[in-house]
Amino acid sequence: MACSRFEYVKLFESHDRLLPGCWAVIRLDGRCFTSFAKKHSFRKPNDERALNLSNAAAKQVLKTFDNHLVLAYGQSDEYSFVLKRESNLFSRRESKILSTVVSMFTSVYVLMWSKFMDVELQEPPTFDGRIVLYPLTCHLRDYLSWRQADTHVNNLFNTAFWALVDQDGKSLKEAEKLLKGTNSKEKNELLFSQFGINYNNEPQMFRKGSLIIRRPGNEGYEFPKRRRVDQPSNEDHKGTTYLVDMQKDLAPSDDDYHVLHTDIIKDDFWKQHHYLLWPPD
Ligand code: DGT
Ligand code: MG
Ligand code: MG
Ligand code: MG
Ligand code: MG
Repeated sequence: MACSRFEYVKLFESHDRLLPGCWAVIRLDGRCFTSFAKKHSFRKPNDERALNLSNAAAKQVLKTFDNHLVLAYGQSDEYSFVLKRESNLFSRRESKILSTVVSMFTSVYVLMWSKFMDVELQEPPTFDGRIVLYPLTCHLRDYLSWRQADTHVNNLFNTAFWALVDQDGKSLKEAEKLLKGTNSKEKNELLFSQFGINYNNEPQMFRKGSLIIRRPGNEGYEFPKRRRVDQPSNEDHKGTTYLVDMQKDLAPSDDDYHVLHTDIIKDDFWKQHHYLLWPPD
C-alpha cells in the first residue's frame, strides 16, 4: 500500500515494550467500589456472589490468553494476572496488553452480572489497571505474598468491624475507634470472646482470596512442552527466537481451571506446583 503524506504521524507514537524475561503482573482494581458496593447492596464485609463474579471474569481472561498467563489472584475489588516471563503476547506492548485485559475483565463482569447478582446493575463498573515488572521469581513471590497478606489484614479488620456494627450496634465511628491500634491477636480475641466467631473458621475465600490456575491434566502435569520459533515476519523481532508452549490447540473450557483459596505465602504451594513459575531465574 502506498504511503500517504500523513503517515509520518506514526513517528509520534511511543514504544512501550515490557522488558523481556521479566514476570509482568497486570493488576486491575475497581474504581470507587466503596460506593459501587454500597449502591448494589454488597453483603458486608464480603459478598460471596460479587467475589464469584470477579472470579468468573478472571477465568475468562485466563481462558482467552491461556498460553500467556500463569495464574490470577483476586480479592476484594482487585485482580492480578501474571504474564509468563517468556510470553510475547502483543509483542509485549504494555498498553495493548493492559487495555485488552482490563476491558475484557470489565465487559465479562457486566455480561455475567445478572448470573451472580440479584440486584440490577445501576452504573457501569470501571476498573483501573497497571503493569508492574518483576525481574526475579522471588520478587513475584513477594508480590503475591503482599497481596495475600493484604487480604488477611483487611478481612480480619472488616470482620471485626462489621461484627461490632451489625451485632453489637456500634456506630461506624465507635467501631473504628475500638479497633484502632489493635493487633491481629487482639482482633481474633475480640471476635471470639464477644461474638463467638473463630476467625479461622471463616470462609477460605474471604481469608485467603482466590487463586486461579490451569487444572493439571489427569496424567499429571509436566513441564510445558516448548518449541523454539523464529518470527521473521515481524521486522521488530527479526532474528529473535521465542519459546512457545505446545499446549493443546483446543480452546480451554471453564473446567480447565481451578479456583483455589489456599496459602501462597509459604513454600508448600509452590513446591507442589513447581511447574508454574517456570523457567526459574
Ligand atoms: P479506588 O480503588 O481508589 O477507586 O477506591 P475504592 O473505593 O474502590 O477502594 P479500594 O479499592 O481501596 O477498596 C475496595 C472497596 O470495595 C472497599 O471499600 C470495600 C469494597 N468492597 C469490595 N468487595 C466488597 C464486598 O464483597 N463487600 C462489600 N460490602 N464491599 C466490598
Ligand atoms: Mg485503589
Ligand atoms: Mg478500588
Ligand atoms: Mg481495591
Ligand atoms: Mg485494530
